[in-house]
Amino acid sequence: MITLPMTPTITAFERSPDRGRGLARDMRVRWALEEVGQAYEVRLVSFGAMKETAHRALHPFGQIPTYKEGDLALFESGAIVFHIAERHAGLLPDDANARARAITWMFAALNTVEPPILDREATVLLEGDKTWYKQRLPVVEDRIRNRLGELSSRLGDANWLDAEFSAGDLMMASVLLRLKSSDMLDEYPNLSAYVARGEARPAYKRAFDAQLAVFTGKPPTG
Ligand code: GTB
Repeated sequence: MITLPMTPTITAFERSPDRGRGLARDMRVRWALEEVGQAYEVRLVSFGAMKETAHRALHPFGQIPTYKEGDLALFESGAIVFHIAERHAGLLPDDANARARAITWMFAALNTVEPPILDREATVLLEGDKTWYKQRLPVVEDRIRNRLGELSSRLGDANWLDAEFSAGDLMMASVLLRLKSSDMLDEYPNLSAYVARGEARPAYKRAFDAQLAVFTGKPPTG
């Protein structure tokens, strides 16, 4: 394992709109850091501060999460998790082909599975009062079902997407967790079980408790 000379600092919402449900994207970065056993610090940012010049120097789009490690500043949760996975053992296999497949699953999570899920969130949050809402929602949800059905077929009765747990699974489970507030995941029992396996990992639990503690103001119990 390569130990980082400096403790990285990530950013997270000062007050997450999800009220500590672990849906904001700092959660996947925390989870990756916990999986590899890398200590980290968290700087909490308000919605206002996110749009200021100082934060935009770290994140051009004025969002969280960011990642700072010495001179290195990163944004985009996928890039951050990939960086962590590359610098430490535990999230990417040593075998070159297996490693390439794990990275492929990271991209699949972010580029193929997450977009229709985001589309549904935006539809529910922003278009509920529109005349077309009742027609649009099932269309958007069917797009998600297509992806879930395909993913479910590929996963079959395996524990993880490609033999061992990897950054690909971390990213895919993080993306699927966004569906928890709907009952769509329940339609695919192997995907529900897959997500539950991710949530049961000690590293996930530590990360979840840490982000929840920001909301409750109480230190993590674990
Ligand atoms: N592609 C970027 C990445 O993967 O890092 C997207 C980053 C992003 O969307 N960040 C969001 C943000 O900073 C927080 S995670 N938003 C503030 C802004 O854009 O002004 C998205 C998010 C927010 C809230 C919930 N929630 O309440 O459930 C879930 C997810």
